[in-house]
Amino acid sequence: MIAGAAVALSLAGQAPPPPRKFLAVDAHRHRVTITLIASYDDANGGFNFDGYSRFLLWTVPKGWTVRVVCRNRGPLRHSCAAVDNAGSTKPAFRGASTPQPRVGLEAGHTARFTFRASKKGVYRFACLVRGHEEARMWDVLKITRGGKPSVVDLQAK
Ligand SMILES: [Cu+2]
Repeated sequence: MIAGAAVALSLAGQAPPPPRKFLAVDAHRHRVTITLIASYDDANGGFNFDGYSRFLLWTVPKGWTVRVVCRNRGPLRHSCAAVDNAGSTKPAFRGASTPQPRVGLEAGHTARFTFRASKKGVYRFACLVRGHEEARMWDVLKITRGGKPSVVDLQAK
């Protein structure tokens, strides 16, 4: 119990990990794999993906395939979905969410989904469990006409 509290305290003050470690690019196949770890650490009360809330910008060229690995570290249920904008409860692309995204994955569970980045625009990766997106549990997803996939921390100076 005490050891657990010490770990939580030491994580709380740490800078988030470099987001590039959560992006794998297969340029030959025009495919990216994005790993979204829900409740990665204690940042924002655990309402984060990969240690970030609101401030990650993923860029994927139109036409590429996006594979998402959504892992829930818990203790709450969480989900991952690509949606049009704030408050959207339906995926913006066919198949672009974990199963039953309003219910979410149990702690310790992982789900994968794949979709085609078929429309240019600005979207979100969000947790669709009620109240979590409002608690800033979302990233920005931008689908561009060309260029290369990337991920940036919008708060990095
Ligand atoms: Cu959540």
